[in-house]
Amino acid sequence: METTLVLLKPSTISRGLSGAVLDRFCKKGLIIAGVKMIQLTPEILSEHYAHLKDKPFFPILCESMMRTPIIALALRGVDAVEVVRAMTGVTNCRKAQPGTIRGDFGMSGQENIIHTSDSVESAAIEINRFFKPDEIFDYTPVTLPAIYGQDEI
Ligand code: FUP
Repeated sequence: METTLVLLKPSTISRGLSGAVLDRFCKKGLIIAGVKMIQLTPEILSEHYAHLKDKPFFPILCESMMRTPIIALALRGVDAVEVVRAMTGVTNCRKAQPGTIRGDFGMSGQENIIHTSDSVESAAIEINRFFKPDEIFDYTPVTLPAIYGQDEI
């Protein structure tokens, strides 16, 4: 199984959408391996959004990401990175497919509800960035045989 990182952004928390977004992941069959509320800082954002540091929107992106604490989730499942990414939708909520989280909950490119890891490699780095090892739990929910066939796990 893979574990991937999701951040519920400040706008999601402010709009009272945290429960609705988490509900989608739980109903899909993803296992919560970690959950944590964090106040982001310029330092962690410079690391997390290093690929965007030279973009003109970087300062307002950081300001938006620090407006309230965020909720970090580590979600586990077979092919969890790909599954969660598909559930997220494309970056701009106005272009995201209906049925995706961004497509259903947002109208903005910046205030786009959640961050989700884009590869298995970045998921490992990002989980390590936001969680300590003892904050990630390895357990088997009793529902597992109802979520996967025997030969899938
Ligand atoms: P994504 O992987 O879909 O979260 O997108 P990126 O890593 O490319 O972008 C990270 C964040 O930068 C987005 F979630 C929102 C913000 N952004 C903008 O505000 N404007 C842009 O044109 C592109 C990204």
